[in-house]
Amino acid sequence: MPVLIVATGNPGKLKEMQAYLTDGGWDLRLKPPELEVEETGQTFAENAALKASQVAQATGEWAIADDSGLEVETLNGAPGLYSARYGKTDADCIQRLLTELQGNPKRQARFVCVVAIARPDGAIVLQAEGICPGEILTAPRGQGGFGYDPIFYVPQQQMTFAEMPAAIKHEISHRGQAFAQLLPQLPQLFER
Ligand code: ITT
Repeated sequence: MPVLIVATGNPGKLKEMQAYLTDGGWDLRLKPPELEVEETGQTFAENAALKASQVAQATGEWAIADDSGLEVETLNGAPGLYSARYGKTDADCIQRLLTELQGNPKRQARFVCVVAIARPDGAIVLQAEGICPGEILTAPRGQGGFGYDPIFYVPQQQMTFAEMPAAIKHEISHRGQAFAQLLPQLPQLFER
């Protein structure tokens, strides 16, 4: 069974990635915690590729990475690529964003996710992007998920990501859409 390393250090993301990758016919392993990749790319795609490629080369195994973030329209796409670095903790990030948007009625936003898979030699063999539109609330709601989930409201579901059952977020989120494109292509990859 081929080994696939999940190249993330974010526990919330790891849990979601593992849920997409169970029962796939590969031996799913965690990234060694000391192995950290500097995110120097200018796009989600570049950073996802960097993470997958470097972890694959360092471990000599297949690797899968996710680069994602929240883009707020009225902030010209911020925090975007810097979503993880917007504050020290998830609560700090949420507070900073709420402060930036205080009194602003324009709340449109979207989550973006790019997932990349690298071969053991580091070559990127698959990449997929998912986007989930929503709105930023004025106060957090819900206990589930991670990151910005408590302030990201999805009008179609009338819930924040943090209020949704995990199975619904799994289905409709930016990550869910990227994995929906990627998963059907995985078995062929390992046959090569
Ligand atoms: P790795 O690079 O180790 O995977 P990271 O947290 O640094 O972990 P990113 O650079 O891709 O990952 O940053 C993504 C950030 O965007 C993440 O830390 C969250 O703050 C936010 N984010 C992404 N997907 C999210 C989701 O489904 N729900 C809430 N916040 C999310």
